Amino acid sequence: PDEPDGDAGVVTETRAKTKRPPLYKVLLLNDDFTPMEFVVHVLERFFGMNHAQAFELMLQVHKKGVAVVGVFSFEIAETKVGQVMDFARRHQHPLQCTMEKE
Ligand code: TYC
Repeated sequence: PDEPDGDAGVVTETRAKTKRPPLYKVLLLNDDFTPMEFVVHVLERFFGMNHAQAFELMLQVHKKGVAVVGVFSFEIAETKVGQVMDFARRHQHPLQCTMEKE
């Protein structure tokens, strides 16, 4: 009570660290050979876009070279990339899809 107190009045707040899992961007890359309609179909099928959204994003990739098609947890991003790459390969298109930590 009456002792000298070097910490008098000092309040140290602690906060439990709630670490959110990292998120990953799924990127679609342009190429000269994959048909536009195929890319639109991929975006509708694997990323739940409607036709207008898919067409707009496909055009963005076509013009700029790359675009983010979605942001997901590691596991979901990995699954999407695998689905797109597998679907493209099965149709013999060189379409490339990758992921990168946000
Ligand atoms: N550049 C392609 C073409 O002209 C179309 C395309 C768009 C390909 C997006 C890939 O991720 C892509 N047929």
